[in-house]
Amino acid sequence: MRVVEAFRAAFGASPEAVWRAPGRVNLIGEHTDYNDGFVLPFAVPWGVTAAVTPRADRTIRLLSLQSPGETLTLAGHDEARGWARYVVGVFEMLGDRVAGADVAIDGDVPAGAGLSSSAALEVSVASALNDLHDLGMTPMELALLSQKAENDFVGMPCGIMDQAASALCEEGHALFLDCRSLGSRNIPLDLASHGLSMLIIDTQVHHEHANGEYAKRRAECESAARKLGVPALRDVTDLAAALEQLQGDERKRTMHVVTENHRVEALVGLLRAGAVTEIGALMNASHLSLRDQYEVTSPELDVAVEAAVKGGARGARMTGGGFGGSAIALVPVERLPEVEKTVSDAFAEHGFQAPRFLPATAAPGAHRLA
Ligand code: GAF
Repeated sequence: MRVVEAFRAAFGASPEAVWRAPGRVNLIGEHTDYNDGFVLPFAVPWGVTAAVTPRADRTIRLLSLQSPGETLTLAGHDEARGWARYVVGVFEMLGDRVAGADVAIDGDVPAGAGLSSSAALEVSVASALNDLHDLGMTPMELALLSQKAENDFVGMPCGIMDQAASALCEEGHALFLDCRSLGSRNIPLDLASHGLSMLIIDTQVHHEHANGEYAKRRAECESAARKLGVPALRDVTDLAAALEQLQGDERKRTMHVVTENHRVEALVGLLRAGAVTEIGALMNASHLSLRDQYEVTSPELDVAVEAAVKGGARGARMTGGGFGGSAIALVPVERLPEVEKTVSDAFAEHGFQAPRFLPATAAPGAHRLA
């Protein structure tokens, strides 16, 4: 493994443990996690591998194969910059339970595709430290700790979905997660036997304002919930009555979150009934709601979804936070070339940068490699 070779070259010995944690796509349930709602992500075959050996002192020595030639030696957590903050944030949240460590990182999540490389990085390091220090944390506890690192150390107010997917997913399954109770169930996702494939369409665009807009949506939802007198938008039971009490953007955000939660439950119902070919309509409805009510799509995502359906996809939607990143399309295998061509042609017509296509299969969550 090349991460082990890099570790040895930099630190002069083999790592004591090597852990791998994946990125994710979300099948449905977007911007519902921080509203205490439902999500249905699955892990992708790309992720982050962390080779780790604990140290007796509090120093963190850190290298990444994606930043060649640079080995960081951090005497204090405040010294971390850029990608290193996701790693050091995990140490910060573990506090006195760990000291320092030597860490080598190797990641193959396509950069900027919105497939949650940051959660993969946090969860790989957290899993390795949990293992090496015998902390006895469960996968969900590791996900929560990783989320806290991202919220409080990195400063991104994300929900629990990405870290939970990275820590808990199982191969061949999507993870149905209740983001309030944190109860979860692995739902079999058998696309191949239905002649279907889940195609990731990476728009290769990431808009700068994404983080600011994410925080704004979150604040709008919290404000709407306060006006409605409920703990979170998850608790809205009478949508019509709720919409009467709200105006403008808060009304639209509420409409999305409440209907999206229903769509997650409906899609899970279809999967459990073996009706995977029928889930496309819910994916399409989710995208329209994210476009028109939640306003987090981008021209590239809208064109990708529309062209994918035109080319023969049974359904398509943006996945993840939005404002660029990737869409997913449920495509009969024999229609894959046609869908890719239709999307590529539409991008060219609009003068967009060419998209990248990646086949998504449901991969395992965090696990030890060595
Ligand atoms: C990002 C966040 F990190 C998740 O927590 C989630 O809110 C998602 O956007 C939108 O569903 O990936």
